Amino acid sequence: MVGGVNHAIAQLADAGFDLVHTFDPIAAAREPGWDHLAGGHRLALLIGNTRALWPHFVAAMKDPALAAEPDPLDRYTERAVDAAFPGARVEYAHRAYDGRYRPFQRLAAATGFGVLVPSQLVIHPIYGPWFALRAVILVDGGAPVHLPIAPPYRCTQSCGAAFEAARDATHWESWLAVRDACSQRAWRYPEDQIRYHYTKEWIPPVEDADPP
Ligand code: B12
Repeated sequence: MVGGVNHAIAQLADAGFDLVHTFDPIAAAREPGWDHLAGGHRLALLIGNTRALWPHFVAAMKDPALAAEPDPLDRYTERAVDAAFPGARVEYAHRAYDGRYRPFQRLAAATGFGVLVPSQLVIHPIYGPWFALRAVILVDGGAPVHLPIAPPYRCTQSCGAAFEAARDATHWESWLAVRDACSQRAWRYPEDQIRYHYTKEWIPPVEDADPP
């Protein structure tokens, strides 16, 4: 079974979902909004991505049917998870359940993936704020242990001011400024990925010209 899970994780990584954080769903059920995880599996995977997703998604968008979807990235995510973990119990960050989103950020903080800071973003010790949380998948296996982590040592919490400034702003660039307020920028998304995530505007990339 472990081999099966590892193979499925590798398949997800091949689709651009390069972050996998294991956690104990029964322990996580103590968090508000996650109590329904109690009493079942002992192992769950929090799936996410860094900028590694972007080239895979750009390639997938050559499919006109996907490009015509109202939320292509959400559909791409669901197809990749279904293909890697057929029949598994899955919850998605982009879906509302009984009218409410699952509080993925609180789950990420409680299970030691990252720390929630005043900008209302989770900061990962390596990727900073430059990742996305996509899904929780329940699988067979034993419970891992992670403790919540401390804020990264360079964190000044000054992003709170950028967050307050963005709340009443109408330009998406104000929300980008919230993320850019974090000093951990090494994994910043490329500009076209940023534009897509903040505006949902899809600008097909210019193909390389054929060599002469
Ligand atoms: C709805 C939503 C939004 C709404 C916010 C509505 C609101 N007031 O909560 C809007 C459309 C404005 C939004 C904007 C953005 N979002 Co958003 N959003 C979500 C979503 C789908 C649900 C949040 C939610 O309701 N959770 C349920 C409640 C019950 O949880 P909660 O813990 O009580 O509340 C949390 C959030 O609501 C947030 N929050 C609380 N108050 C406020 C107020 C404002 C104005 C905002 C923006 C957020 C916010 O912080 C809380 C602590 O965790 C999550 C995915 C998920 N399922 O978690 C992504 C999510 C939180 N968003 C994310 C991101 C990246 C963004 C953006 C930066 C742009 C983007 N889409 O790329 C912007 C700007 C946010 C920022 N702080 O800079 C990421 C955060 C990743 C991270 N590093 O933490 C998530 C996890 C999605 C993902 N795929 O990874 N978002």
